[in-house]
Amino acid sequence: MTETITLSHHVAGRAVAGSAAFEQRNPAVADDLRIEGPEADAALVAEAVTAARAAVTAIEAAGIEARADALARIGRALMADADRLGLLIARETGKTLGDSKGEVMRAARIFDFFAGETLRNVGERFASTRPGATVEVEYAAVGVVAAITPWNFPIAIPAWKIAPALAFGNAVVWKPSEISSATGDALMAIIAASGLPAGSVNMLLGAGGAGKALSEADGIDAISFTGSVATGDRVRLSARRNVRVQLEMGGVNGLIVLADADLDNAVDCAVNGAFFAAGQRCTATSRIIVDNGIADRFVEAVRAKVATLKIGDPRDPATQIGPLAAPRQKELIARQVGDVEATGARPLFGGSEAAMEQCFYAPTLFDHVATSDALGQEEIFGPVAGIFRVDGFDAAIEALNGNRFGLSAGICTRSLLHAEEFKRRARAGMLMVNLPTAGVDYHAPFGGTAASSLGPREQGRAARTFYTIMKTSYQKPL
Ligand code: UN1
Repeated sequence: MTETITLSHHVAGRAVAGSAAFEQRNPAVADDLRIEGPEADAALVAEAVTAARAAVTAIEAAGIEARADALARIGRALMADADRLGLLIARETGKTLGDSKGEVMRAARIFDFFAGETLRNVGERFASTRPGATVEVEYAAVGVVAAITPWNFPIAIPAWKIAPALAFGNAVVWKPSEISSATGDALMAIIAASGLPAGSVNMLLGAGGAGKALSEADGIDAISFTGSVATGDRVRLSARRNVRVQLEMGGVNGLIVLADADLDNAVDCAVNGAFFAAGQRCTATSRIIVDNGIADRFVEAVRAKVATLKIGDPRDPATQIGPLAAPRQKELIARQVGDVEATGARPLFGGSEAAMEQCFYAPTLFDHVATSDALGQEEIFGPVAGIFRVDGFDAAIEALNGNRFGLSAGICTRSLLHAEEFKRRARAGMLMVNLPTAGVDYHAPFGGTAASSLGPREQGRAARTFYTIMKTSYQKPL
């Protein structure tokens, strides 16, 4: 029996229904779950922006303690509900149950972290060059913030935008991906029960059209977006209207494996980074750059490890790799892999044979890939990676920096010198030594460089930069 969930927008604390415009099904299991929801248009976006604008005033009036309490309450509710929400994420997006629950707990900790930050919005005061006068710097709310979030971290990414936005006194108009709207709705229910003023967070549903209407709306002070390069390039245009823009987009992240690496750990890093979450992380490893001194042994060990991975229903706790999130993602990956094979490249495993039932796509690894190949340049948001064979550290760094992105990069080595040199020379915002390129902490800054990101960092204390206006006041007592 298929369960059907019909979703509504949430504006000013009220549910706003509309005719069904999109559908998402459990990507792993036929006849389990069907989710449908409406698409926001420009008029509804305007209503949500008006509600958010009113909420900014109410949030300020309620004070920082009420805000800190509300964020802490959201954190506790998420933690208490991790099993139920984790199962919903697994059924809606195909993320494995362990990862899904872990993500809910991560979202809980993010709200908890920013509950504290609400009370730690510390400014500065110094003496002025003008005798008797002082200079103060404070961090004030920006106002109405739009958040546009993807399906691959359907609760953690919304949390790391919504929590700091609220902590620093902003109100939010949020559009989750249509692939993960039921998870969005569950988060909204928890936010609605937190005691924040109505309209502090408004959720608009829909696909690209709703996102476009939101990013083009009047009255928005800032937009934080995580998603594809193509959509990010459209959201970027809002900066022309002096809207503050923060973009987190793709990466073709490289992991270097030097000849002195611990082989087992390097294999674990590569397999985790390339194939876990079915490769659907913007920090996933797409390029495995291996020194020829270890390449043959390494490739064999990766093949052996991947053969042991359990691909299956994400609800089964033993499953390590679930499906892609939706049929369109599977079609896209199959097409991209077909294009790679059309150039004559042959996979070590996977490839065009990898498309399985439902939205499953098996891990795929190409060997002897060059930086100029498509696999060296373009992101494939699925369980697909290439082996780039190089001679020595310098060649590895050159390959690593050989594309336009710069989100995450890793190295496996026992050499302190090479680890230090890697951190200095790698062009990426996130640097991993003997760890996978994906998987980050919630209390440390997150973001990339070059074509991967625009604007200040997300997460941790660094998040304040985007969500506040720095105000510098001079005063002279008379
Ligand atoms: C992680 O690697 O733990 O969409 C986080 C993404 C990133 C988040 C990655 N914005 O995959």
